[in-house]
Amino acid sequence: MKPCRLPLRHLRICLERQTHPPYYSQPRPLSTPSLSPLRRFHNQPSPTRREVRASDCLFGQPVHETHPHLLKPGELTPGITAQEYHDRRSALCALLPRNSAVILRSADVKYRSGAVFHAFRQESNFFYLTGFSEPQSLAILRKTGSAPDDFAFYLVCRAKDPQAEQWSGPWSGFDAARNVWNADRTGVIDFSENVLAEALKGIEKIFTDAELTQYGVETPFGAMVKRAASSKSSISALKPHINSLRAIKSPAEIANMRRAGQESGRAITAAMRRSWTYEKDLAAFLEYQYQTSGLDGQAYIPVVAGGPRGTLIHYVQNNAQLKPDEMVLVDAGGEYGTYITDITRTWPVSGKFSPAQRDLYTAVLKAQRSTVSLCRASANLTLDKLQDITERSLHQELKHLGFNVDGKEMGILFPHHVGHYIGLDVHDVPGYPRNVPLKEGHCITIEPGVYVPDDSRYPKHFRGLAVRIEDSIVVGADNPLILTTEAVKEIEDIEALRS
Ligand SMILES: [Mn+2]
Repeated sequence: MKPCRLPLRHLRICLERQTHPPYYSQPRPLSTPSLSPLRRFHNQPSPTRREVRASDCLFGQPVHETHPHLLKPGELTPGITAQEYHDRRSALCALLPRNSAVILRSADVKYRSGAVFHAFRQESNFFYLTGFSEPQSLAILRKTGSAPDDFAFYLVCRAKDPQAEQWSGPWSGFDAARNVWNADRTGVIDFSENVLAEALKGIEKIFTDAELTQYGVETPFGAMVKRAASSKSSISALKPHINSLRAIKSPAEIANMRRAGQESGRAITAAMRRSWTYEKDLAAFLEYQYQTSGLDGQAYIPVVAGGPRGTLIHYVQNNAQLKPDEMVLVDAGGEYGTYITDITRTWPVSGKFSPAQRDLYTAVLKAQRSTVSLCRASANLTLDKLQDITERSLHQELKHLGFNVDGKEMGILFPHHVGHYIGLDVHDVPGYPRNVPLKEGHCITIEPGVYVPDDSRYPKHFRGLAVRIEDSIVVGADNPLILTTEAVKEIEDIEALRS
C-alpha cells in the first residue's frame, strides 16, 4: 500500500523545515501547491510584495519558527520531536490488527462561567500521538498493512480564517497540519464526515474512546462514525492499547519530567527559606516561580494547608492564615511540555520543628525513603506491593511513637495509596493498573502520609498534625531516579534554610 511511505516523506519535510527560514515566508522547494500557504489562504498568485496578516504568520501553539526560545529545530512540543510523535503513532499501529483505525477527538474548550473560558488543554491521548494542541480537531490513524509504517495519519482541524482569528487569536490551519504536524491527509473540521468516510473505508476494527453514546443515546459524533464506517466494522476501546505505551516513558519524556521536577523542587525549597503568613501568598509564590523558571505553569491546583487543614487530603482553598507553631503541608508541582511533576513537602511555619512535629515527620520520612529505594525493576514490585510495604513500615514507626495501630487505625492514619503513575496526567494513564510489576521507565510518585485526627484515641501531642512527603520518581533497572531531589526533605536541611 502506498500510504506506508507518506509519513517518512512528511518527516523529511519537517526536517527540511529546520534548515529554512519560516516556511510561510518562502516558497517551498516541493511540488505540492498546498505548500505555499499564503497563496492558498488568499487564493491569489504569489506576488513579490504582499500584505501579510499576523494570523498567517502565527500558529495555534508555539512552533520552532515563531518561538525558537521554546522549541528546538525538529521539536513539535518542548523536548519532543516530530520523529518521536511519528514513532508513537507507529508503535500504536503495531499493536493493532490489520485494517483497523484509531479515532481521537480533541478536547473542547471548557467554560468557567458564561463566556469566560479555561486555558485550553488537549486531550492527553490526542496530544501524545499528535503534539497538536487545538480544539475542534480530529486525528485518525488508518492501518492498512503489517509493516511498521503501513498506516496513514489524518489530522482534521479548523481552516485558517483571518477574520475569526482576529478575535480569537491564531490557529494553525490544515496546511500546517500537513507541513508542521506531518499529517498524510488533512481536512476541515466542518467536513469531517467526508474525511472519516475516506479514512474508514474497508476498515474492520475501530479503536476509539470518543463518546459515541451518552446515557445510552447515540451522540452526534457517534452517529457520524456509524454513517462513515462500514456496517461490519466493530468498535472497541483504545485506552488499553495506548496505556501500555504511555506508561513507559521515553528518554525525552523523562527529561521533560526531570526539568519540571527540578524547577518545582527549587521553587519549594525557595518557599521554605521564607516565612509565610498566608497560605495564599505561598501558593502564589510557587506559581510565579514555575512560570519564571521556564515551566508552563502549575500542573494542578496545589494544596497549601496550614496546621490541621493538612489532614484534609485535597484541601485547595488555600486562603487561611498560617500560625508559627504549626506545620504547612504543600502538595504542588509545575509542568513542562505538558509533562507534570508531583511533589509534597511538609515543614514548620517557624522554620524549626517542635519535638512532636519532628517525631511524626521522621516516621514518615523513614517510610518514604525506604519505599523510594525499592523503585527499581530489580525489586520486581508493583505499586500495590509498595503500598503494603509502606503501610507496614508506617505501622512500625507509629507504634514506636505510642499510637494504637490495631484494627482499622492504619486506614484512618494513612488513608490513601502510596503512589500513582505520572506523566502527561497527574494521575497518569487513567485505567492503567497498580498491580503491574514496575519496569524501567515507569514514572511514579511515592507519597506516604500520616494524618492524625483531633481525637482522644491518639497521643495528645500528635493530634491535628499532618505530614506527607512525596517525590516523583523514574523506575530504573537497579536504582530509582528521583526527579524532585531539589525539594529538600531532611530535617537538618529544612531547618538550615532559615538559620
Ligand atoms: Mn501525588
